[in-house]
Amino acid sequence: MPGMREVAFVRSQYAHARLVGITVPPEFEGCVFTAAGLDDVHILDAGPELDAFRRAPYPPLATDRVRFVGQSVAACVADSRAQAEDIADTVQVQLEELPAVVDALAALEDGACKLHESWPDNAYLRGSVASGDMAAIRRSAPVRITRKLKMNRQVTVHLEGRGVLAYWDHRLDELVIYLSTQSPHTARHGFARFLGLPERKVRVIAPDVGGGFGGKGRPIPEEFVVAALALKLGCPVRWVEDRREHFLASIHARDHYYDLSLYADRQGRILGVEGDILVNAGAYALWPPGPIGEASLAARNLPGPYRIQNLDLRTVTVATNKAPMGAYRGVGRPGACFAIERLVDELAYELGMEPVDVRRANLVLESEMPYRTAADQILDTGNYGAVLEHAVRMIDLVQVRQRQARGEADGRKIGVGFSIYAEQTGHGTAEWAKRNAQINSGYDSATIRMLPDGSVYILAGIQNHGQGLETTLAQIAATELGVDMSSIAVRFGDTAEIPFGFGTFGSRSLIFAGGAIAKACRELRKKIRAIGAHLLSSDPERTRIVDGMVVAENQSIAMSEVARVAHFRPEKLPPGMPARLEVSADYEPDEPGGVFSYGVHAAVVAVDPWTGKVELLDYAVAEDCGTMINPMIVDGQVIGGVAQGIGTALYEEIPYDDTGQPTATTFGDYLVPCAPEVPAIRVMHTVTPATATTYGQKGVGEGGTIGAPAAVVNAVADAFRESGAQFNETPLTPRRLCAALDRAQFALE
Ligand code: MCN
Repeated sequence: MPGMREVAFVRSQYAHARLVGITVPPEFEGCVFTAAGLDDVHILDAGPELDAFRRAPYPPLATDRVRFVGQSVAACVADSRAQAEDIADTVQVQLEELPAVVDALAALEDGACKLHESWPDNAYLRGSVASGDMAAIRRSAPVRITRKLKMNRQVTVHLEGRGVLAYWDHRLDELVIYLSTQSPHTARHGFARFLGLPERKVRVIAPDVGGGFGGKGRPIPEEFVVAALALKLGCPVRWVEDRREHFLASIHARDHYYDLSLYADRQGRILGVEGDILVNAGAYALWPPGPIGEASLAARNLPGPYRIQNLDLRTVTVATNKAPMGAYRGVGRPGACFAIERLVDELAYELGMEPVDVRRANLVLESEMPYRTAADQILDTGNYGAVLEHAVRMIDLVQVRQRQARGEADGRKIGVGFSIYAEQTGHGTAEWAKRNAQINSGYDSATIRMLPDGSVYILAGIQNHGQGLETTLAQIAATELGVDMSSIAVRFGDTAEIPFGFGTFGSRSLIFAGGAIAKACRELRKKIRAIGAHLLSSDPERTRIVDGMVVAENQSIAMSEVARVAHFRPEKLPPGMPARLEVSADYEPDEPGGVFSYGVHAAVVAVDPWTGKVELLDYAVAEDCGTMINPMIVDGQVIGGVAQGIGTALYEEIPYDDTGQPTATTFGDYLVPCAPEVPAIRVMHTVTPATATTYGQKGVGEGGTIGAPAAVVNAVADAFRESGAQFNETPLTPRRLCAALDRAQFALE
């Protein structure tokens, strides 16, 4: 934009330090802003409305302390990013280093350095999920499997980094914020509160958003700072996150630790699960929900699709000197699925059973649904056994076992792994209320507007960031209105134009936005039929809409003509007939706790025991997301999710050293799976419609990521089943894999 200025941030090099002073060279005074210069802003209070939750407000720029490497300390403004970065290099930040704690277990020990002085220890929140009689199970169960499991820290790696551009529009007298966000309306609320502006003076525009994977669901301090600077400086201000900043200080995810015991009988029936779940949530709570969703979702989804009625899980969300935690595709559930599915396989090994048979023995049956789990989730509809059998056939288990028995000429070990998940999607009011959320995303809304030529605008409260919603939402409207898709335009993202909505996360869009669009279209249809019937001198009840025409027995009129009359020739309509062809609707599904899609992943690997290299030979997914609106997009969602899950299983990690330095801050160190690492993933679907949604659709956006880590690691474990080697940590890097073989004294031939 003309006159736009660019921002570069000065960031902390220490994981934990007292901020003693900031020195700016005299020539750059006025170009460098610190917390002291950002007056009149209100740090947002993040987290649930829960007294037990300890608050950790995230200052836009550090005040008296820094608590992770990469935390922003000052913002430098110049005509170009390069100049701003040069200025940032001249700023001297005086920091007095403090002891840092990076490990969640260590952070809970007595004497651990405290992140937030007013807290008694480093726990944001402790929780529990319990049901049944675990003491009795503990006493009587014939088999007990105890394991410690870890899913390490990742970033969201969307192709396009964050971006924010803010300016004051003097004509409209409002602050305009272009923001790469998944939730424009929530962001507007946050910016307005932060800046102390009425919401009508803040307009957020999310243009095309190049991926988010959950990471762009919450605004981060750098974005708030840019908005504050635009007000202060009176010119457009922009910051575009570079990849290193993404690794350092965008939201982080996963970082789960499980210490679990699974109890079973000798036939492989699971009797109960107990233990501890720790989530390492980093230094601050991001607005609005804070980091608590991870632990609670992990605990409540741990029983997955299994008939486990005794449960005793304790959770702790822990503060450490790492970057703050946000949401990443799957939230909590990839870790939970990894933990329970690894235990299921370890149980099978213990009992000398085929892992698939243990799953067969424990799945909730279709006839038992709706089924209330021990964690108080309602598995609504589904046939879990059916997808399991499909996956077994797709991967050809018999043939893989034969190949495994024959052995490989090159000495590599073959393994096959399965995982199964049930994924809560499209959750509404009840679920958010259960979490004491300060923003309860219980519904979404849409406006359908027919223009004078009969073409259609969908204004959706939802936000698209790569899931193909332009296509699927238009498909729904085209079907409901009986018009061609080419006559429909879908608009998202501009809070000045679109109706209120909560944005895209939690695989909710097709359920909520799809439902709202269907509802609005059905109302609009009624209006069109009424006008069409009048123009045809017929009864609305005897009209139909077919291929863009209103048809009454043997006569018809084009919808475009109906639209023209409705807009421009109201004298042709009877007095009082509503002519405005625009309808808004909001929608929440009948089951506000969410509907559960599900799937089975099956992976075949060849592992080189000398180098620890894992090659994925085959990968199959059998899944059910209810009615599919666009099977091609659903396949894309599953395959993309699996690719990310393979990343979790084998490659992606932000490791920190003992002093709290992150040791992967470029793609040189942070590996993501690329084409050679991802096999041709085969996907098949069964369709068991939900009863609580408009078309029987369930969400699908996250399932791929949830099932994959467990299936891949189970496949590796299967390859070395006889050795007793333990593979309980992701990513299973060659180093970790070889170390596990060494510990099990696996003999290399
Ligand atoms: N769909 C369908 N039939 C169904 C279910 C879904 O045709 N029964 C289609 C939908 O119309 C939509 C897509 O599949 O186009 C995903 O739908 P849904 O499950 O409703 O998920 P959301 O649209 O709410 O997307 C969010 C979800 C999440 S939570 C993350 S994170 C995520 C994801 O989806 N981030 C993504 N997929 C992503 N895909 C891309 N390319 N980029 C991201 O950042």
